[in-house]
Amino acid sequence: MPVALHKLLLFTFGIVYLADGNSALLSVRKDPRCGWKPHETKPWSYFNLLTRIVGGNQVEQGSHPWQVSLKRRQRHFCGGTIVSAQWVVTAAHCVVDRYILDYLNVTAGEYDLSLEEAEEQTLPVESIIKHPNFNPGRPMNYDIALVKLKGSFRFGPSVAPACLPDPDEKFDPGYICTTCGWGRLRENGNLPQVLHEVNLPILNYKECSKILLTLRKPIQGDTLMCAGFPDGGKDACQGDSGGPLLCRRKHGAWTLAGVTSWGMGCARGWINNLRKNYDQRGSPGVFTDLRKVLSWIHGKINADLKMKSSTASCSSQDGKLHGNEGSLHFPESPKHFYENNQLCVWTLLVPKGMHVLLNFSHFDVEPDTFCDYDSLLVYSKDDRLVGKFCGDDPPSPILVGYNSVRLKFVSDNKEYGAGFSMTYKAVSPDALPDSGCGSLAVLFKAGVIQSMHYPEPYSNLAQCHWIIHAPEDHVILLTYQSFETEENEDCSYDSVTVYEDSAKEEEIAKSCGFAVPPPVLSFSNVMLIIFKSDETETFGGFRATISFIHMAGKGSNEYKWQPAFPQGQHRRFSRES
Ligand code: 4AZ
Repeated sequence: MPVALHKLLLFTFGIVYLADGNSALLSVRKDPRCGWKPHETKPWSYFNLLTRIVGGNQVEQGSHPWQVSLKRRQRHFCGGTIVSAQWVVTAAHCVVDRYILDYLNVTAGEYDLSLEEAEEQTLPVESIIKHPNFNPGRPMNYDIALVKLKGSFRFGPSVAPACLPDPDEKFDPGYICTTCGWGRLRENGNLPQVLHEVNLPILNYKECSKILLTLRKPIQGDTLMCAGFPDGGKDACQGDSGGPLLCRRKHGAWTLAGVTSWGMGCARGWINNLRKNYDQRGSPGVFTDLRKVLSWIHGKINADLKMKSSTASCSSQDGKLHGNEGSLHFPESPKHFYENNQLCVWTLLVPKGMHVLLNFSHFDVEPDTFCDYDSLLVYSKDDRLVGKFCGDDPPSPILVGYNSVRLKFVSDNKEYGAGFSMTYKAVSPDALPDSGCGSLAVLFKAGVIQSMHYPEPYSNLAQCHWIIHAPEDHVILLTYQSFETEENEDCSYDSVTVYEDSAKEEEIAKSCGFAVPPPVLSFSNVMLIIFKSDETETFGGFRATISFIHMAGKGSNEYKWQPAFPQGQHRRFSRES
């Protein structure tokens, strides 16, 4: 697929969207007060190493003013780190429960969980942003989330933010950093009342990935970092998750280098892992490497600052847009952010008989696999849904084979984005039959489709998509007129694939090679056709006609399907004589 590896092309209910975890790097205003403990003015020294979670020690009150306790009602369950008066960084796995906002409280200035300290402040939560690439299966990539508080913490001697790393700031392997929390004091051991900390050296990435491989958790270009001693003895443990791994930068400020994520047991050594039963093996502490998610954090916190100045809102009323071309920006400026609980509708109307081409230049709508939270929905003829979009990347252009398109934008009561900008223009209905190659073509009429440049050789790395909608009570017949594509046993190089539905769930036929494939018939009035080519060898491609066949009610025996093609690659259609 001609997109970077971290981008995922998804089709969902007639949807094409690209999900991309990285937002633009914007700088959150730097807080010069970050990273300082109340009585600490000296720069980092080896003396700090003598202080000795599991194998650590109880801290002095106020010595980690950035540490918070995430509480389910009154009970501590995870740690977190203050990075600004309104924002706390924690682990995504701590906040996966969709109903967590109903009970989550965040306490800062906490030291002894059984007492109420003088500076202790507990706030409810306004919203939680989990990293969209978070994968809960170990090795648990992108285990990071931002918690926005309802209200702000008042900073003082026992409540203060940690620094975020600078974009070019690196803590090298061997550097001794500190993790802290109210987690167990040994594996399956007791939970302490007071905050503990332990110093751990950062491991190099190769070493980290080798150790995790002994646990059958391969990592590759991931967001993980490891810290610990090969013989074990010191570690974070259950209940420390979400809390910080802090490294002291050159000039002394404590900087959030990682977020506590997981480990195999607690404080177990790992040097003889391969000689041990799987259950007995150990691992270093595994943390989410802040450097890898820094741009996402800055993007989200900045987005929030910008949103405060946003005036964008809309009702469900239809904003009608007429003419041969135009543009639509929602909200009005890409510097603003849409609000929660929006329902907006626009109808784009081009002159009768013309088709509409939509081109998105900017797109930022809360990502979700099924776009279930916020989304832009595109409807056309007979109010048929032709696409549902969300994510961080603009959808590819969409050519709608009708003269009107209705756009509906919905947002839920959580998270938000910068919306979208698009242009639309009227295009002639004799749009080229290869229109599916420069855009997603959504067609409502019978006609012809073909690969790009047909009958000249098609391009390498082609991705052409046509979604065909027939009127109700009709099925769609795809009849190839000519066919010339790279031959391969399982058609994994170049191919034309026909799907039953626009979600790509049911494949009806996949063809490649030089023989004209048999016609393909849809089950319903929708058909998705995808032509793709790999990076080598190109041929003349294909040309096919699309026709609609009326199904004369249920039980009709006007048409019959033959059984599936022996290799399961083609379903033939024949007319009973
Ligand atoms: C946890 O479940 C957890 N030994 C955190 C860290 C480690 C293990 C478990 C690392 O919160």
